[in-house]
Amino acid sequence: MARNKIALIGSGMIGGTLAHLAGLKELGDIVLFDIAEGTPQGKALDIAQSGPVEGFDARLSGANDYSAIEGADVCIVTAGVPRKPGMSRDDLLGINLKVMEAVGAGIKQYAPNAFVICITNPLDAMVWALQKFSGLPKTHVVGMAGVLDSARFRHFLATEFDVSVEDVTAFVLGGHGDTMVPLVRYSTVAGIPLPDLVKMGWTSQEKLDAIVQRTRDGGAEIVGLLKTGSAYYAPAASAIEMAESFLKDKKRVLPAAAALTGQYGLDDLYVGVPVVIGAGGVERVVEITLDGEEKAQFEKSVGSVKGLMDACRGIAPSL
Ligand code: TXD
Repeated sequence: MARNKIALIGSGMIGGTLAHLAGLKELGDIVLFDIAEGTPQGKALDIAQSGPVEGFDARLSGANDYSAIEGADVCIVTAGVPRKPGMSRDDLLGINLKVMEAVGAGIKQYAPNAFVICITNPLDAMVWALQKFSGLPKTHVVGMAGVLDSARFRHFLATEFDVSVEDVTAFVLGGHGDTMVPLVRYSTVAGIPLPDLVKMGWTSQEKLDAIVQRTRDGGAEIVGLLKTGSAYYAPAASAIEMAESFLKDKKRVLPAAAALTGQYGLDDLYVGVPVVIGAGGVERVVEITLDGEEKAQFEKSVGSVKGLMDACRGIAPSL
């Protein structure tokens, strides 16, 4: 059986980390693409040279021409400009929308059968635009944010409870932004929901509220510390988990920015919801029942995603 082909569109901090992880996990051969000359080639060579030490077999190459992504099974898109301190995700919108137009055209021409995972911010609007620019089926264009936001939530919870991260599950819904909705009721330690853990005295409601807020601000906290860019280790690991679920038909249930076609009473919109990812791409959108407060928060988050979509339409009327 031939190896899978993974195309990484954007070879910056996340792109390079994606290539490294895809190599270590032997997910397939890897093509790094970027407009910056030398960057994808240099990273490909460097990571390929780690192969003999780590013991993985993967062909790695770098390119500045879209023809190199031809026939890719998975495309992971990080092309664009990252956030600088003080800059909101929305400030990025104008620049990155133009990038999505070029990336969409490249994927349409050379990898129309790929499963596409978009990471570029502002995420929910960029993945929506990328699906339209590329013309690929909605089942095959998805955005990565929920796995990362949930991972941040899980990390903070595991630290608070002093238990393994493996036993903490968490659910984050909504857009990838300050309005994201960490669902406390559906987040657990070994199946015990967080509200029960508060009753059991494992933590206080105040501490839990602070963790929820820290999760919402998770990206900004790292931007503030790094000063020269945004997070990349955890974002890359999160996208790889999604790619692996597709390539191995694992049918993982993961939160992702998915195209809604009537679910949650919404249409023609990408927003973070639980989905099943398998060989058919997004095989199912899981529609959970939200209580009053959760619904209000989700609607607020959807409202901010819609605002970004309107801003995109203002720039690119074809959307
Ligand atoms: O949860 C999430 N979705 C995110 C999103 C978490 C963290 C960061 N998130 C966003 O990912 C971030 O706001 C950025 O929009 C992307 C990529 O972040 P990264 O840290 O990898 O940014 P870099 O290092 O600046 O890399 C971007 C690369 C860089 O090498 C540019 O030369 C390249 O993108 N670039 C392009 N490549 C191809 N085609 C075009 N047009 C292009 N323009 C820039």
